[in-house]
Amino acid sequence: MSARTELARVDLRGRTPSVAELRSALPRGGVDVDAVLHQVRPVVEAIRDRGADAALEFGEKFDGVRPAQVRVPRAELTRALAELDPDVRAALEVAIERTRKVHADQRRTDTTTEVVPGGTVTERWVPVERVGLYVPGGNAVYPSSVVMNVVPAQAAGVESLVVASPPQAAFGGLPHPTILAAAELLGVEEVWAVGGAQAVALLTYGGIDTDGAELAPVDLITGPGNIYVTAAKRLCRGLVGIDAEAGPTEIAILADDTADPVHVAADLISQAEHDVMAASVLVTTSTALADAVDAALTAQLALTKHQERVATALAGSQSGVILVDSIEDGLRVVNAYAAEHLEIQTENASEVAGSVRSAGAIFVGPWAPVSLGDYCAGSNHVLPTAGCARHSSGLSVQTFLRGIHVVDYSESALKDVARHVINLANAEDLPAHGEAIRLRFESLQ
Ligand code: HSO
Ligand code: ZN
Repeated sequence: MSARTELARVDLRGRTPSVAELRSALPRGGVDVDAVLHQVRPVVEAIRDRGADAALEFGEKFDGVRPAQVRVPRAELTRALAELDPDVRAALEVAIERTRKVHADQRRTDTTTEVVPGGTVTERWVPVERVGLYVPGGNAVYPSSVVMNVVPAQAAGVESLVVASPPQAAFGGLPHPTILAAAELLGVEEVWAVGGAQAVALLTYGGIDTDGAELAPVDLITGPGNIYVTAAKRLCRGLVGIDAEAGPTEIAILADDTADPVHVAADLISQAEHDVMAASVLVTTSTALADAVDAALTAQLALTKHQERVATALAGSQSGVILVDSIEDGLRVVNAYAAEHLEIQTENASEVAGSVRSAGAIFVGPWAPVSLGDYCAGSNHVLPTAGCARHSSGLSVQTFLRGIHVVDYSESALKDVARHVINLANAEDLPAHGEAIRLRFESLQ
């Protein structure tokens, strides 16, 4: 591929668009999940009605292989780890150690507030009981995603974890061996060979395996997946908890003329490598940098392995360069965009990063590329996409906890506030609410 690569440009210089105008001016991808709901619904219903049998049939149909059973035998996990390349094992161990270190610090402690003497409210953090972690097996196989899902769940104290990943014809109907090895390294004993929409449905409804063992339903499903996985999550949400609907990967880089164009181009390519729909966006004050990045993209693209995929992603309407007058304007742009990953490659990068309000994760300065965060920074790589960073966070220990309010009032503490409760109940025309208080203190009549 010798054609020159040029990211499409959006020139915002000399303009101060509103947030709404910004949102429509910025390149943004997205997939139409609603469009596949009609295909996914019968799959979910078949699993609901026929459980594991249907899941195994869908394995044959969609993954080209029918596993002997859903649950991967323990011996296969041990074997996968024993046969894992030692360099990959060492790298996974570093990733696990660093991710555990960060997530251990996220644990929450219960807080008790004494509202009045004799009246307390405690917020008690309780881990979700059983969690299903979905690990895709399509374009790329991501053992790192096993780490990023399992570590926070374990740090939260989740007792029962199951990893689900598609059966692979090349491995006799087992999930990819590196995924099995990662599960074994993390101490996850339960792995199911089921992928796509059927995995989400089976995790939701449970079933009986071919050997008669129970495939118990889970309370929460986390992990990324393709459009069918996302559609199934949308259909099952409510019956089961869902972390988020993950869209294609995004990287935005806010850069000035101090940034190294070779690094900027490499980072844009790194995330474009995921998917033809991936978004690579540069926001810069410098046309010289934008030109140099185009040149570096052309040079690097010629050498990169997944050239077609990257080129398609960079040429897509979801990728581009936004030219701005100042870093302040650039901050307005990146805040409106709310990227999954945001790199700050400017002078005083930490200070600039401090002014970012919306991003899944922020990577500060020249030595913190997104690839570091994908594997070994200690941060989590399951992050909100498609602008959802405006209202949501990435995966963390918090994802796997529920805060339960424990209300404990003494007789006198209730008596002191009784008339207010009764008055509010009457104001809402819910007198029985008030009665529940009044009856306890007949003297109030
Ligand atoms: N960048 C992806 C995560 C990933 N990268 C996995 C490599 N492997 C979404 O954050
Ligand atoms: Zn990545």
